[in-house]
Amino acid sequence: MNKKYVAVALVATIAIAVLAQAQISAMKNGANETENNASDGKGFYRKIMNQWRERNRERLREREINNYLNITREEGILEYIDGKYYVNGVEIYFGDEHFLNTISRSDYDMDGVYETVMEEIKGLIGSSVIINGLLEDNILYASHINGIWLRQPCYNEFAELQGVLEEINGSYYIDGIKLIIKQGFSKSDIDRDGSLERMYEELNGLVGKEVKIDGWLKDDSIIVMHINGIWAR
Ligand SMILES: [Ca+2]
Ligand SMILES: [Ca+2]
Repeated sequence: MNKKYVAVALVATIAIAVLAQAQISAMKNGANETENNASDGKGFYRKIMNQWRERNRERLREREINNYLNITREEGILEYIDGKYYVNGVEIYFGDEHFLNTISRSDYDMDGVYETVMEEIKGLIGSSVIINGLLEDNILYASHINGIWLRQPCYNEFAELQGVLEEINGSYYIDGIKLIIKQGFSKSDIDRDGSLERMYEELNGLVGKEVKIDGWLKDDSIIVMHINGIWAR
């Protein structure tokens, strides 16, 4: 299969995340403003305006999310033919082998057990499903199964890299491949210096050293999942 990346999907999903964050921030700001202004004469007017804005944002957010689930949908019986999945003759791409062998985050086949993603999908063969995602060259890259989130709807290749970690202008590279790392604090002491730091500080502690990472290749970058065997998301 050709390497392809559906950037639009990522943008759409990020847009939802940004919108959700904006909504939370707006609500926090709104709450603060309301508190600050409750004692002066303008307080009442601002409170009404804030409530109106919040309701508007909420409606906008609802519309975005509803639309997202309706971008592309294929509804029908899930079939498995020669190692590929189909609904109404349209090939469904649920992810690569690595992803299909990870433990599922949701119980898609509703048998009460979180199995591998592959087992969950196999549990749905022959039943009626609704698959959402992005259609590219007659392949539907699934984002949702029956309205339940699966993954970013794109073709990703899982890769392992080993080499000396370099830092150039605040970005990190191994063999010229840029590392896409999570923002904020690391959950683990990746550089083994005895403290939990921000992810970039953990990486600074490893610059110049040989490291082993794995993650999802995306053009000439890699979305880092593990560093030296430690979960880094
Ligand atoms: Ca299950
Ligand atoms: Ca550390």
